[in-house]
Amino acid sequence: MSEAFPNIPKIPFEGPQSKNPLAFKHYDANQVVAGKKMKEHFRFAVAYWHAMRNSLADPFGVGTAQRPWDDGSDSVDNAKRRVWACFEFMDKLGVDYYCFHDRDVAPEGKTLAESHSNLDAVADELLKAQQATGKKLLWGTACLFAHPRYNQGAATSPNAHVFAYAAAQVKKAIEVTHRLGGEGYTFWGGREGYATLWNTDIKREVDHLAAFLHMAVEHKKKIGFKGPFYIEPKPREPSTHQYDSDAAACLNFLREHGLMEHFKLNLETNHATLAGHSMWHEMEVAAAAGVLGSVDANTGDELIGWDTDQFPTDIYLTTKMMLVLLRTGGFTTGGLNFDAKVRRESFEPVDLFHAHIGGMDAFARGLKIADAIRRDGRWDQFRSARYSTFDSGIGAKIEAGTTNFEELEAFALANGEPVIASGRQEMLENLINEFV
Ligand code: XUL
Ligand code: CO
Repeated sequence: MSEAFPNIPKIPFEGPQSKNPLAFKHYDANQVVAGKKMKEHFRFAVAYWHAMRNSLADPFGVGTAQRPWDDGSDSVDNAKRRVWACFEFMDKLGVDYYCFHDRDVAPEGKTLAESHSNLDAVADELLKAQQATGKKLLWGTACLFAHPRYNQGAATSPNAHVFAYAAAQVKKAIEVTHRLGGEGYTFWGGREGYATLWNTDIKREVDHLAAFLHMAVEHKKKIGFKGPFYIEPKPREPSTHQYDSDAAACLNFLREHGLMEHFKLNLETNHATLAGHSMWHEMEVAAAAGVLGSVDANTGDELIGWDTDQFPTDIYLTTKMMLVLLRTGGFTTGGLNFDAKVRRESFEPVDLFHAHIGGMDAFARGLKIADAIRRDGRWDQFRSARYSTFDSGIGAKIEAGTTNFEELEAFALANGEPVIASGRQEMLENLINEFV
């Protein structure tokens, strides 16, 4: 196959002074920051569905994307050509990982058996491309939301036949992910929720979802797939309400149904803001529960109320994200997957490069800033000092669980009004601005 991006060289690191739009200003893959190479901190991934399959259509207009390597057909041959375009893209960009849905990489057939065999054929090609380039699969997933059969859900469909069909699709997608050496597998339930409560039995639907995931865990063990399962929270869109609405809702669901040990979370920035949270909040909630698994790195428009999946360029955002990742030791199997699309106006192939370069540079800056904040130490010290009354005396007893209401009442009666310290929000914001 001829090159998909013939006029674009491998993207070099040229440093902050460079004016070259096709160069990294901050992302230097092998530069060591906080004890690890940048590429090991981030484990960047290209999202196949956006980079290779998004036509850039929106609810008001058809697609605009120019993708000369793609003949627009649903043939397996076209799907195989796309594989090589994607791997050339990753190679020129210097990204080591990709993520896919089954139906992004291979066309849905007329029957399930045909869909399975299409997927197998393209998986052979993916394996060849992985072997030729050393690129790896961060995670795979199944598209359980595009086909009309899933219009009322997949694992939460009111129809048991649809549930079975979805199970068959997920079974196959896990097997293919395993064959490709995928490091994880994601469940995003776009239609696992409801459009209206007039027709919905929440209890039955959520129980069905749990049963589905238990069977997935059982199958993963059966085939020896060792990577983690991730749940990706999102509050709505396309459904009115999605059961995995945010990190806390996922944690509650996983605990209630005995699934906690088998799942981590794959958090996405735009989903966090749609849920009325910051990504920082979602990451802290997941980290506190020990399930911060992977990240779909994007951002949303503050003024548009839907999932715009834009590339992350906000240095404050990436700084906060990297602060959490540095504190928790960073990714093991997960990484930063650019679940983001170029704008409809940015229709040329080179725009895919600009977008990813910008995201990678934004995270590189975030990492360097977060590392500087941590090395400076004032921020960390302030946060720990704020809780110092729990380090000894009655506070230490509270944390150790060795006191009770009687003793606390006696303490309060004997010690008068508590003397509390200022929260110093503005001082801390100023402190962070010394580094950004
Ligand atoms: C949709 C979304 C998905 C998941 C994978 O909003 O984020 O692409 O990441 O199914
Ligand atoms: Co996502």
